[in-house]
Amino acid sequence: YAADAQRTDLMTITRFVLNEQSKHPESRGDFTILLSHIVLGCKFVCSAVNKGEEQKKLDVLSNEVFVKALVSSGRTCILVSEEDEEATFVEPSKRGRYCVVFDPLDGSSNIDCGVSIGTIFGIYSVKDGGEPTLDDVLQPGKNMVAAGYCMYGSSCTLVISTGSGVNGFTLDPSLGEFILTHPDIEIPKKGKIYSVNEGNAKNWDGPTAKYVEKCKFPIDGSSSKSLRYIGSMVADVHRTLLYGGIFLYPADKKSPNGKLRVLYEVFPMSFLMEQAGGQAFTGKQRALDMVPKKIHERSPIFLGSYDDVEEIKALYAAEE
Ligand code: AHM
Ligand code: MG
Repeated sequence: YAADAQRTDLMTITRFVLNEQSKHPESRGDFTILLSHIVLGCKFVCSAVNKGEEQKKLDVLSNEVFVKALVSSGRTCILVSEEDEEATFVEPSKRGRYCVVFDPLDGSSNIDCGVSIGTIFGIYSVKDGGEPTLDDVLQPGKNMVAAGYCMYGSSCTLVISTGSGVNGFTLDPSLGEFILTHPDIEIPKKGKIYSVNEGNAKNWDGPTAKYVEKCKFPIDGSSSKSLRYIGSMVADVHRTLLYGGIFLYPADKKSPNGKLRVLYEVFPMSFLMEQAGGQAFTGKQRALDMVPKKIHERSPIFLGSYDDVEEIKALYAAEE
C-alpha cells in the first residue's frame, strides 16, 4: 500500500476491517459494526482529552461513553471495564455475540500534565445461543478475536489486530476518520530500550533485578540500553512496538502480582506483541495462556522484542 496511493485512496479503518472480514465466509458484518462503535468512543475521548477536561470527569465520562456505545451497537453481551467493579451483562433485547474487556482511559494520572494516555480493549466472541456467563470472559488471552488500543498523544493513533498482524491508523481530524498509516507493524527482533518503573527496584525479585542490571551493565560486550518510561502503558507499549525493546511491570515484594490488570491491560497488549512478532511473558508462562479467575486480576508482565523477552525468560528459567 504505497504512500502516494494513500493520499487519494483512503484506507479507513472500517474499509480495512470490512476487507479483512470478507475473507471469512461466516462473517455477518457484526464485528465491523462493533468496531465502529469502539471507534466512536475513541473519537469522543480524543476530542475530550484535547479540550483539557479535568482528570476525574474524563475517567468517568470515557467509561460512560464506551459502555453506551458498546451496548447500543447491539453486538455485545458482556462488558468488563476497569472503571466498573462488576461486569455489565447486556439486556437480552440488545445482546450480540461479543464480549468486550476494556480500560476506557488508562494512565489517567498523566491527564493533568498533558502526557499521552489511551484506551485499551480486547474482544472475545461467545457461541450463539445460551445465557452469557462470566466464564465467557474469564478466558485465556489467546482466545481473543481482536485486541487494540487508541493513544491520545500528539496525534490520535489506533492500533489493532484481528489475529492476522497488527495495523495502525491515525485520526485525520478534518475527515473524522482513522486512516491506515502504519500497515503491518512488526516489532524489531531486538531493541535498545528498556522501560520500567525503577523506583520499585528495592522490592524486585532476582531475575528482574538481574535483567535490569544487564541492561545497564551488559556483560557480553554489547552496548547498554536506554531507559524510557512514561508511566502510561499505552504510550510505553506503543513506543516498544515501533522501536523495539522491552516493557516490564514486574512483581515486587509489595505487589506480588504486579500492578497491571490481566483482562484489559496485559492480554490486549500481549496479543498485539505476539501478532507483531514479539513475545509476552509473566515470569512463569506465556502471558496469553493465563486463565484469569477474576475479572480485575493482576499479573506481572514482560513484553516486547522477541530476543529481549527471551533473555528475561532465561533468567527466570535459571531460578527454578
Ligand atoms: P491506571 O489504570 O490507574 O491508570 O494505572 C495503569 C498505569 C499504566 O498505564 C502504567 O503502565 C502504570 O500504571 C504505571 O504505574 P507506576 O506509576 O506504578 O509506574
Ligand atoms: Mg489502567
